Amino acid sequence: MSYIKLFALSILFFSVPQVYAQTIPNDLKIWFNHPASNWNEALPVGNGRLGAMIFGDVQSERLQLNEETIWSGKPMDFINPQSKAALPEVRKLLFEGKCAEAEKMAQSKIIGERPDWGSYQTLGDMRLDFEYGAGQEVSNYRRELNIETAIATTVFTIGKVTYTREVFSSKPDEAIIVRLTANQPASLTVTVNLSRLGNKALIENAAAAITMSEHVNNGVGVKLFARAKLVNLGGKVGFGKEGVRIEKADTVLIFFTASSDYWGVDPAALTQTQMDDASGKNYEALQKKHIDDYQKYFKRVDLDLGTGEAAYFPTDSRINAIQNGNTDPNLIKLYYQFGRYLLISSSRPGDLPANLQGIWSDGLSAPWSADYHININIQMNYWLAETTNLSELHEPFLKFIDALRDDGRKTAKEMYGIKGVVAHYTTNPWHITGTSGQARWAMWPMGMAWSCQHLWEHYLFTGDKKYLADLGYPVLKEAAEFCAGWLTENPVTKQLVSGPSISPENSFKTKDGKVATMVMGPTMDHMIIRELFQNTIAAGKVLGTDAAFQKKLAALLARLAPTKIGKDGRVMEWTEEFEEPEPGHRHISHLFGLHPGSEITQQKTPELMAAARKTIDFRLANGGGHTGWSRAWIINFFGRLQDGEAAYKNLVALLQKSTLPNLFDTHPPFQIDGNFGATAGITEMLLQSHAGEIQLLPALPAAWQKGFIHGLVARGGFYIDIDWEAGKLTRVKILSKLGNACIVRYGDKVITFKTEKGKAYSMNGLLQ
Ligand code: FUC
Repeated sequence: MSYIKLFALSILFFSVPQVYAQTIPNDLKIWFNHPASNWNEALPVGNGRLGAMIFGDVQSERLQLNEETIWSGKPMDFINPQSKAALPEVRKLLFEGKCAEAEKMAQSKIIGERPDWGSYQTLGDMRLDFEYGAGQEVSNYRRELNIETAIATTVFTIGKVTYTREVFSSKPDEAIIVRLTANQPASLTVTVNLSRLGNKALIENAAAAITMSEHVNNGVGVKLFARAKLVNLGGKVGFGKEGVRIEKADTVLIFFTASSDYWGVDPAALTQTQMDDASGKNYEALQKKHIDDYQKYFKRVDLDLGTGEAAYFPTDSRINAIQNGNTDPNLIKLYYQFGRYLLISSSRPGDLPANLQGIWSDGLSAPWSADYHININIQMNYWLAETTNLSELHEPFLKFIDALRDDGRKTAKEMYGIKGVVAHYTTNPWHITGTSGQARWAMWPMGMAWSCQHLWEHYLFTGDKKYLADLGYPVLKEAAEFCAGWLTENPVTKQLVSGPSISPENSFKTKDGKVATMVMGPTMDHMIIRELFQNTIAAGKVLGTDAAFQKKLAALLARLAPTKIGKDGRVMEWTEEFEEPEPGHRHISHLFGLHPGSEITQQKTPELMAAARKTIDFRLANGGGHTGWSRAWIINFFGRLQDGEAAYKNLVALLQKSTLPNLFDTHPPFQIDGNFGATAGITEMLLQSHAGEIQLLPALPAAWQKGFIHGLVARGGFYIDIDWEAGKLTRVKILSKLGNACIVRYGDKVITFKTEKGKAYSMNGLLQ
């Protein structure tokens, strides 16, 4: 490190400024001493569906608003009518090694015409324009998001008046609530208005109320309706075309409700009911209900990794310091819990799943439409759900997978002439399952099969047989039916392979030096299908149903092309060893079996474990991990490889290279999967349960000498507290919710015991 950097760090970390030194730093706050100069510095609140990014400007506050169903587009079909007939021809060309011809044919005869299938859109903006006495200085500015209460607060002083703004998005009251206060009476003069990009929304201002409505995208999309209501204590209210103006009030409350017709409801009527309910209540009662509701989820997990003086500094300075080589265990705790905060705030039962940006997105056309990319991204959003004790919040994704079935069944039949359900690399709230675009990323029919892993895992964590019978198994079965019909025999090896398909979104060089992507049998497809078949068999057995189908799947499994190790010792990504034009590619699909799958473990497959290590090292040596989500996946890989130092190094790299000032993950631009993936990765470092046993502290880095994590969940229904000191386990408590037998590993020590439902166990034998 250069002397300049060292000097800067020593100023930052060894002279704690007086203003902060008096207060004990709250380590669950993201905070700044300046307003947001752009969206990446604004602070997110959300109740699962209704969200806001808060900028905190003194003069003109902006709340950029979102509602999860504000999508342009509509359900649509883009199946290529030639697909079914072309399938055997494309396969034949690929088996003959004619990759370029096959790709060309697939592009014109299998892939559909790309329609405009819509995008997630901003709901609009709420502006609060304030009037203060002239010529007075602003001092003591601070804005923060308290992720322990899910409340954003902005405080500053002008002259002698201290102003406070509080904002939260309440699930129980289905409203965003803003409270403006000042410590002197009659100090609040503010004009509030709503607006929407495109200037097509109908906005009507009345006394203390604003409504906004639009049929988005010129009628191709949802109909939205939003309402704001202002309630003032003291002062007087007026309105005009600029909005609603409140003059010289003591306190102002703003209630905001919004909805669309996506779920078949009348949004004007619904938002009116929500408004009447919320605005009739007392602020303190609303806030308490919000905090209780939020903390019901949030408080289930507590992490401590130690603290340092960096905790006294604003979040953006701490990110800068990490970029300059400082260590900040407390920031990692904040980042970890922020991942849980974001899931609680963007994925509640009954909602749509969290999209590529959770629910927070500006503009009318988001990057990748903020869609549900099912070739890793949305799955990554939910990796943390079960392990970090947020199982109920997995539900929106599980129900969404189920809701894909109607379209997926039609696509399987019409595109490929196969029974069962299929989905390709992406989907959206219109439940598209066909594929269109460039074959090099679109020719991948495994999105449904991968998503099904979540259905089985939810059962493993909860033991909920009713859920398995009603929702999980029927989907697993139909996805397995598709894969059973999709697999085809390689004429040379006689093994079953998947194809035409790609290894998401990677390419290779053919023998004649051309860049190609399509093959018969990318490794990832087989890893996904193997787990899908195994999980479907296991689920059928739990439910005591479909024995003949289980037999059929078992027979197919025996013939499925196995995972192979190449001459250089790496896991092979394709059936042949090809030269790779982009050896540091962001997708590391052929390690699906290491994570999130469980084909590759130290106990079962030590050779593959060693090959996985080489695979990941090679990717990193060639510039891998350059998107936030890719880096987050790598943390999970190293967790599974039980290499705490490498996992930690990549976690630090994520904070250094792919984290925005407000702690949002960046692709770039902002993409939320890396936030969720990193929280999942840190969890994998501390607890694993995918290999048939619970492993404590499998990848603890030297940087975390002392700490604890309480409230994690392991497969089999175990709720676990772990404490450690000097890098060694000092306490463990396992609560058995389901009464399953338990195998616990710490290092080389393994304890096996029976458990009783509801009883807690402390395994002192592991500590000696
Ligand atoms: C995948 C990735 C891209 C991006 C997109 C949303 O296809 O390859 O990097 O994250 O999803």
